[in-house]
Amino acid sequence: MAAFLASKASMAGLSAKPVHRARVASARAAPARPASRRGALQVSAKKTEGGPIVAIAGVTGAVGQEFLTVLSQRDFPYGEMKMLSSARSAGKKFEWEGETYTIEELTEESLEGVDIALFSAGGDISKQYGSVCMEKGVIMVDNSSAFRMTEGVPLVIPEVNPEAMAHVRWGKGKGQKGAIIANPNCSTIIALMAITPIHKKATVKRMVVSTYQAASGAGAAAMAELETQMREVLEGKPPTTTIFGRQYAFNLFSHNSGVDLATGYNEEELKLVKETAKIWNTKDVAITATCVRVPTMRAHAESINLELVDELSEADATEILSKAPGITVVDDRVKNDFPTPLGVEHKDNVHVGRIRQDISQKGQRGIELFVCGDQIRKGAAQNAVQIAEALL
Ligand code: 2RA
Repeated sequence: MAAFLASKASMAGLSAKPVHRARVASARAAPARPASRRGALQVSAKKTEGGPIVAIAGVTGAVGQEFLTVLSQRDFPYGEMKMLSSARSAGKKFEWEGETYTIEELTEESLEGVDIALFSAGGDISKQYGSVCMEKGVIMVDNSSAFRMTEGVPLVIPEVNPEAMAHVRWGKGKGQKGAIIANPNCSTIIALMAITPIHKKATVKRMVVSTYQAASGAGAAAMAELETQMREVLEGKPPTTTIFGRQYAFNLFSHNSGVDLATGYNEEELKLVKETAKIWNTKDVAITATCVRVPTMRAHAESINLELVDELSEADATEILSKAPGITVVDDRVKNDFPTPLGVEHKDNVHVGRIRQDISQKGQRGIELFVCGDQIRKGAAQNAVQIAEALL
């Protein structure tokens, strides 16, 4: 069993340690969760009598594993935890928070009695189980793209638009209804974490985003293949090209999602455009994007150019960002030290730097940013867990 997680973790480029570690309550650092979110439960830690029954669908994947790490680290209060996966992994056992869990196959029955289900098992599985969750009174927090643009489904970044999910709360014994809340795409989350504070102050009129996306966005197998290819190429062997069908090590290429033949935009770029409009609840922002896969492991980088309605100096932009929740400003011109993918790995905050006035725009109506965020963490698992926290 330990072998299962160890091999899975190494495949995902993750340390199995955070998931396995036995934690001593008194030695724990203060949880990242603010007091207000502890709300009705009034507890300080994990397994909590009367807490919500939580299920993780897709627990063996890179994001599934990160759910467990983040739930542990944020002291998420839960009554019971169910580990769900495909039939292939059902029956496997592993340790989490001092208990041995047996992975169950995700079926309709497995969701019986569940209060909150964190899904990261792919869009088709989410589509299959969305209505099941609704019928069974489960609040599904879905990491796939299945329901992101569905009308009535909140698409939420808790620091950006928590109001979108204000009507959905976990209420055991109070007639809890099933609901779906969608986690935005990783590139959207990371971009909007940085842009929203500026948008609130000076209103973004147009944005141009260029992404540098890590292997993790394509899953644990892509991370493993990048590692394999690095070795193979250095050893002069032909690289294994199972995932992307091409050399990824020492290379980069246009994002691997489908390309719309009429416009030339790929799906990843269109997600950024459509999701931003939904999250900001506006049709007034012009957005264009170019999404690229680069050979980094688990953090995305994005270059963002903003055209603003109101003037904003780079000093004010820096000041706003340094006070924004979930943001760390990394911007040292003297040392040429700015955000890097490695610098945000396993970190909660999105790093923002290269904050500067766009010299091609008149007045102070243009701002340039360079942003990095851990794709598996804030780009996926952490954002979903923050949504779950807001349900309590
Ligand atoms: C990526 N869209 O390709 C994915 C992550 N959600 O990086």
